[in-house]
Amino acid sequence: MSNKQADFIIAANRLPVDRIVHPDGTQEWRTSPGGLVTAMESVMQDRTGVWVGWAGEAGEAPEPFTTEGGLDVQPVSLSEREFRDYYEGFSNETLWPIYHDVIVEPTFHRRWWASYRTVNERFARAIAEVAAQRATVWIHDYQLQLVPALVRELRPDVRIGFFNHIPFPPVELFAQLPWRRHLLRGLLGADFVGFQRTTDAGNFTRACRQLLGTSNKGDVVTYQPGSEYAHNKTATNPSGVLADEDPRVVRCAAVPISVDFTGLEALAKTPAVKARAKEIRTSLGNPETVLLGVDRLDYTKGIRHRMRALTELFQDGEITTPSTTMVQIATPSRERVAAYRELRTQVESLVGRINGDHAGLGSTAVHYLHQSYPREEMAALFLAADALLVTPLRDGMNLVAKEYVACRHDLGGALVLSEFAGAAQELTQAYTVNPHDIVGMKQNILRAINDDPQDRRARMRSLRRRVRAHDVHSWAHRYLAAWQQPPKSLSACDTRPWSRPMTPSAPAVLLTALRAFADQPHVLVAVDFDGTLAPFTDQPMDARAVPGALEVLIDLSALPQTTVAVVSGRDLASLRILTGHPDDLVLVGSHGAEPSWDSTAEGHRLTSAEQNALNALDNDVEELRSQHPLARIEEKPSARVLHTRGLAEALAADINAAGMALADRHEHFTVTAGKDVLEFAVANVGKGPALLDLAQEVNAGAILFAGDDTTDELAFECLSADDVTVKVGLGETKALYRVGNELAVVEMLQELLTLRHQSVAR
Ligand code: ADQ
Repeated sequence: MSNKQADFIIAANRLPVDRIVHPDGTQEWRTSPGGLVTAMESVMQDRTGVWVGWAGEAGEAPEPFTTEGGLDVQPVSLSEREFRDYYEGFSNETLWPIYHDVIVEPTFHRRWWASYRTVNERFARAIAEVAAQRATVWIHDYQLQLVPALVRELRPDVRIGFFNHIPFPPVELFAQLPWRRHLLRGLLGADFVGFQRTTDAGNFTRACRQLLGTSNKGDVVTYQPGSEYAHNKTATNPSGVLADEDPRVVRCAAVPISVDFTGLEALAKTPAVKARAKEIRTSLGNPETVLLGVDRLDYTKGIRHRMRALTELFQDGEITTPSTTMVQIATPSRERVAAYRELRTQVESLVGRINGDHAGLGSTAVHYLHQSYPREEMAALFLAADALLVTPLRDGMNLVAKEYVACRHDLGGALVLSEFAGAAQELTQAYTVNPHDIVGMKQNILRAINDDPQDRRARMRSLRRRVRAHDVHSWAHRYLAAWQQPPKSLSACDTRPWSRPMTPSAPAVLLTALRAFADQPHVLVAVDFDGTLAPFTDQPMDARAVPGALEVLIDLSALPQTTVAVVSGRDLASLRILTGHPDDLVLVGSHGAEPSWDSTAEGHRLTSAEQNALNALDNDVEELRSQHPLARIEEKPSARVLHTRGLAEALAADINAAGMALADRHEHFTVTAGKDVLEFAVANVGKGPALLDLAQEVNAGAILFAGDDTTDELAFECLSADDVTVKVGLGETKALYRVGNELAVVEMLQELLTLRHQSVAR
């Protein structure tokens, strides 16, 4: 094949082929039958596909060719130096440790980074050359994170997906990378970014928000190119002016990878593999129990921890040779990288010590094999093992665990699986272990060996059901389907011009309003608490303001002529506790009935008519509650709240209807239905009147108020068009502006803090 245009492109660091040179000097490219190839075969039916990648040999790349299996490949060259800097260096000594919890210390070199960029650019050019108009481009793994944005630049017509095979780290670790923003911007060139676990997707979207100032909602990240300069005013953009480019909308989701269940099961059922499994056990001396470990020799795989547990099991006499033996296959990996060389020495010395202490003549405790094997041999090993020990300290997925399950058509064997492998989220019937907890690991290895055979079979049956239903074909199809879905969280109201989510890269309209507000001589900044500063929780007193929320309010209140208030439906006492009794903030509880700023007002002073009305209301509300035992009444100084959480939907609807009807009988009250609550409040009390009172008290000429619920809507109505009213979250609103969630409120307040600072300094 020569530069044929394809409508489906796969790009991965490595081509799935190996050059085989025969004794007569002829050569062929043999496809390595990995899971990814199988998955791609199943999605490439009816499409013209090309695989772009490195052929595995440094130097000039071979010409594009078609393998004997019919796979079209487009090789990309890597020089010896690039292999060292881009692959061994940046990919495996910088990114790999950062993405795996910094189990070993990462190394940073600018030369490696430069090489990573150069190679990513080369991949992008190769993809752009072979992609047909509007082709689908699927880019794989951490070695190619810049490629999505680079391809988009060259070929805006193509659709780009990215899948990260390894974990995506928490932002606290990711942020160590000096090139962190470049990497995120690279990935955000894709339309869809897939991860192994939801935690990985969450880590990525959080990193985007914190480091690029993206606006995140549900599984969608909206990125305004250039916006991070406004967030972090830098030397290159000291003014912090927002770039005026179209935002990129990128979906991120977990689509856990799997194995070719049917293919592996069929392989393990072949007479040759079954016979080989028997032969393996015989050659091991027909022990009662064969334990197995199969890993790339990588420090993330927890081989040392596993060997420690094994050592202790032998020492404790819980297992003995020759009745128990362990086979550890450790595939050679990254052998020129120092950490991998050290690991090999350590593992081999541990194995040597176990054998020295516990093996006998003709009975080995640990058989250690530092080699690669064909698929048939792997399947036979899986069939021969009574338990597979998969104990990584961190692993994106771990296919070995799923391959083992797929091969055990006999329902024999048991899987011991680290909770830090992505696979643990799906394979919940495994014997789950924390590899750092040697005692727990020992107990679980023993359970896996000694549990009742019926229980072990039941576990294996359930594991197999899971992997069969979620095999590699379904993974590829689910990935493509997820990619094609419209963004979940962009509802109709989000597309209204004023309702776009607010972030540091604020829609110009809200930013303009914040600027005008910040320039007022004296301002009142007020926010609701639940749903605005703090996410809802099952137990009301478990609610906590999101990080940075209280801090930014306190910082704002330290500025001259700036009053800051938290205005909530909660009573003042609990509001004090939840906000940490800050002296600098004004707290207004019970929907305005308990203002902390008015020391003379122990709550709203009710008139005698209001007090009588409240007494009469009490009887009716109690009557209503008594019909619904799960309902609960909360008494506030000038209100009664009927809580309906826990009631069936239909019952709660009944109570709401009856409660609303009560409003007609009690003219002094307004009734408001909120989330699982029905509140009867004295008519002239509310967040709106409280805000106006407070503004008058402190002489504020403008009010900013942000809130999320029905009682906040009443406040929005009370404020004027010159005030800044901000609805938090989705739903109909009278507010003029909208932000996405509690974190976006904090970002908005931080923007306001900067603007107000500038304004008072002038
Ligand atoms: P790896 O870290 O390489 O993959 P893993 O998922 O276990 O880890 O895959 C290893 C593969 O190599 C398996 O298919 C296994 O059978 C094979 N293998 C191991 N030892 C072998 C040997 N001696 N001979 C022959 N084959 C051998 C990365 C991530 C993982 C993620 C995968 C796929 O680190 O977390 O599961 O990608 O997304």
